[in-house]
Amino acid sequence: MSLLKTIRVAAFATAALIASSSAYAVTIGFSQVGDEGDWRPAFSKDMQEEAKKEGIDLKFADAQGKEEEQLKAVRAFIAQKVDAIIIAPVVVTGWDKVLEEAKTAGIPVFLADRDVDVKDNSLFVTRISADFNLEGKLAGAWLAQASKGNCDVVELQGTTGAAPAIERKKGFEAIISNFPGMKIVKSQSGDFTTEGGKKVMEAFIKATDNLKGVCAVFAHNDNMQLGAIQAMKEAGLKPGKDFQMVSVDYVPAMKDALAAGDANASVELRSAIGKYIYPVVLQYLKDKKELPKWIVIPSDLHTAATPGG
Ligand code: GYE
Repeated sequence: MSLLKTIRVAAFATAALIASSSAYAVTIGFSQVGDEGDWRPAFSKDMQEEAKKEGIDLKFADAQGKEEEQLKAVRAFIAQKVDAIIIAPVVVTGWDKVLEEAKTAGIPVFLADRDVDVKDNSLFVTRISADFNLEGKLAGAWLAQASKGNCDVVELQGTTGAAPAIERKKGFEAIISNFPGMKIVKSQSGDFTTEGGKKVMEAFIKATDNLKGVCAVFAHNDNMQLGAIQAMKEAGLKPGKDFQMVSVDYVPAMKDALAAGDANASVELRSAIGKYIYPVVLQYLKDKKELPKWIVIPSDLHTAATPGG
């Protein structure tokens, strides 16, 4: 290679290097719950696509539903000296220590979607998520109206200890407690999965002589409800017709179930929330201005007659 050519190649390589190292102004570590259900992968995809649009170098870690994995991922992000960490926590407990480590390292932490239960709220900057308690209330209010305040409900709970399972239950109960004719007669965790929902519903069907006296199924997410619908159909029951079926997420498969009349209502949980989350993180990295501890993303309820989303 001639000297000139060598210089040209070297100059080109350097320019490429500079371009690639300056392509990302910000590096963010995102610790995601896993890929249970249909909502979660849609949320992950959105976070990755929006990061690209914003020019963020996103380090994505899937915890496969295990909190230990999340703690490891967050510690790895701290060691890599990322600019910020976003966590969608599997469960609310067990966060104090690792968040203190992030604070000591000077790395701001943001919560997306699920919540944590920590002694000191200054351990995270803010949480950007829907109001799970309100979602439970919307489901309860819809059912109170649909059943005219008379309804024995079976409940499929989300992952034990997860914020949406705790809050959706509380919100739902707060509403139905106003109606003497409404009560939860059976309640168990289906872990937010279709298989979990199906298994729990099979057990409920056995234990209640084919859901005798039951008027509705409240599931903390659509995937469990879709599993319950399968189990009910296999037992010769008619979900959506003889039983009011209400759940949360409003994923595409639930839209189909609503249109087919197998389900009756679902509270929409938006999955395209990267566009709410990243601007907050990027602005904070610029000005370090204190933020409210919770930035709420709106929720609404849909039926076959009132689709949307
Ligand atoms: O409803 C469920 C998912 O954390 C609010 O997690 C989220 C829930 C969502 O598994 O489908």
